[in-house]
Amino acid sequence: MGILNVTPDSFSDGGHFLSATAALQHARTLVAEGAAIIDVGGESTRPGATPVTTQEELDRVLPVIEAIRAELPVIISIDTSKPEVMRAAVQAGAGFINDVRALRAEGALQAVVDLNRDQSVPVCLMHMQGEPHTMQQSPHYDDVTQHVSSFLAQRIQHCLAAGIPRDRLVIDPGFGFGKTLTHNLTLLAQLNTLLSLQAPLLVGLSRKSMIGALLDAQPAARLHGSLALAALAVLKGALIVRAHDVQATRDAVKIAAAVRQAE
Ligand code: 9MG
Repeated sequence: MGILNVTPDSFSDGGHFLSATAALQHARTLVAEGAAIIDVGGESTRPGATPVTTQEELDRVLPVIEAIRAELPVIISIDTSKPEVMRAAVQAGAGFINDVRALRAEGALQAVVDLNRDQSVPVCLMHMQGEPHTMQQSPHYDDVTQHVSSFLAQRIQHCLAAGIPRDRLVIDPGFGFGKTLTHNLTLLAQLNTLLSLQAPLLVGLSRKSMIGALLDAQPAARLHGSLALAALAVLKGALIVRAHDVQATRDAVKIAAAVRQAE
């Protein structure tokens, strides 16, 4: 899953992909490098990020989704928690919903139920403690893996009870979302325990602050750390890897997947 941020405050792309033309060009690169999914996001979820209005988010993502849809044979994911954005993005051509709030926003669960009535629109349910602007202030868990696992199990149950078929659900522990370095490392070391939830596992580790903390590296210098984490996550059972550097990540996860298959 290649990352396409269409936000002016994105920590990793410096806000370069704000025009639909520039975004489309970056999408072409991601697809040429081997992305099967492109995750289009119009609101930054990095720690401390300022929320945007629904209209602003729509204005950022819709032209990009339409342009990608018209040209590239790739699954378009919409990275949003807002039901209005989910509905409009799917109408414009998105085929996957990536929700860092796991459909907890008002109306989001119903939107995904409705969107899955006549078509298949899988949704990624991610764990996050708190909200982006405060989540890194003092994250606390008694047992982080147990907490994340039971949160995701509950969200799966809510989705099933609302009528979303099980095969539309993808789960994600939410690395860096209300978690310390120790929480992130523990979650990664125990990632395979989430496989018992019987949903495909998505991970986002690319250029995250845990790499900065371990290597004392700025986002632009976190490629090698990102590749190491992506490979480890695949070895522990991750099926989808959300990444900025698609070509390098694909190579790394291909190797890890081959080792996992040999296990
Ligand atoms: C939008 N976004 C930023 N980081 C992410 C992560 O780790 N997982 C998912 N699903 N989305 C993310």
